[in-house]
Amino acid sequence: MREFVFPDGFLWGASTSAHQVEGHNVHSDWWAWEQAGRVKDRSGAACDHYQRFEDDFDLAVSLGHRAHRCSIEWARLEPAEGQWDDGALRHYADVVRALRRRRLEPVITLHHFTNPQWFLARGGWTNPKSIDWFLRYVQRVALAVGDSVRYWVTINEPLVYTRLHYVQGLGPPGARDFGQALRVIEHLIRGHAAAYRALHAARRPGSPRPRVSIAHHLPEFRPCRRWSLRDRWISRVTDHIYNLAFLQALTEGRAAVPGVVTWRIPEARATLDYLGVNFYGRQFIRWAPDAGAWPGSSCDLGHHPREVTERTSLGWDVHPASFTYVLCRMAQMGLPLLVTENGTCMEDDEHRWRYLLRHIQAMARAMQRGVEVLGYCCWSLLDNFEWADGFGPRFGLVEVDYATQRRTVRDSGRQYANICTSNRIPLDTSWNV
Ligand code: IFM
Repeated sequence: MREFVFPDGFLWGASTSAHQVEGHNVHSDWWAWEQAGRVKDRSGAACDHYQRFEDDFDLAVSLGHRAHRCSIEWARLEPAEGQWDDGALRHYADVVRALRRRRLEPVITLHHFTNPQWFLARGGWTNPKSIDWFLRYVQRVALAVGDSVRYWVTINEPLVYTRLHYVQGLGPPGARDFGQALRVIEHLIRGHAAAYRALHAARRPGSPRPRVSIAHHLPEFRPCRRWSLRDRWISRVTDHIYNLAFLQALTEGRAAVPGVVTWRIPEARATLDYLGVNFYGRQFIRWAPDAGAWPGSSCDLGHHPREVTERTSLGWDVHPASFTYVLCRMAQMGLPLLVTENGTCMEDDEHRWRYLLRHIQAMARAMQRGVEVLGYCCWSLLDNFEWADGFGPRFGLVEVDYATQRRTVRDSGRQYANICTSNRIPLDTSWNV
């Protein structure tokens, strides 16, 4: 049997984000959005992970994990402007200590879709002051846990955040305004750069150099109708805005979407120490000038009976070869990659395992071609609150019964544990291990 052996110290693990698992995140803009009835479910107690994190980390260890990605909730630390909750800061220091005690390498996200309510009331990321506000928060975190954290993610999926909250209006503030979206992108770039410098500046002598990145959602974009020049053009433009421009700004300090916008942000130059890759599948794009503020829109996958052979229960395309492609493409930036998210909410757990195995094989193929990947964090350790889709989709290696908070390890979680502990994977097309 052909197999691939991963490098020693490869960071196998899983990811979560604060609002999706912790529960009662009452000072965040998403909490207010839910209370206003803007989504079908309210996050409520979610997985009660704020209280149960020690047990959940024990579960991760029992599944062979060596790393864990989670986020710190700004709205808990600064519930009102300029007022800091030391208890919440101590809580996250405990979280990081709990990870270290269990030899789980912490990968800490500073912004994962949620903001304090006061921040949004002051214009959120459309306000140029957002950069200073974010920086103040990051400096506090760096002081509290900086010595114990090596891997940082400043901002999770900046372009998904912008699209959902400022183009599609599916999260707070519910805007549908391309102009605002472009301002948000610029401020997220500047916010990342400020956080990057703060995290490096906070390093004390003797502690390891921090490695700082964003977690970038990187679909492979394809034209809906291959014969249509307009579809091909808009799919290239979307790829540029969505996948490349932000990265261009963080590497070269300048980014241009020809005919749309140019950002010149010299302080953002060279502010990535690695690249966090979130991968789920392909997205098909068609020319649709009437689709609203975003130039072009995601096409209904139903238009692709021939190209799309598999979908998740959310209707997302499943195409592991695109993962190899994306990793090889991103490796050309010359930075090591860390898979910060990959996973699925297939209702049938056997399909979840099939998805995970084929994607890990796809990652191994990229590594065989010389791509440096530091680790793989599956989305997600636990079933959790999937934003506008509520508690329906279940992404967990571990099932959560929300009524009792009982955790049950799925078979896919155990199969994934075999890979984590053996540090190798069969490369045969058969998906059973
Ligand atoms: O749940 C989300 C996460 O918050 C960001 N990346 C994609 C996941 C699945 O949709």
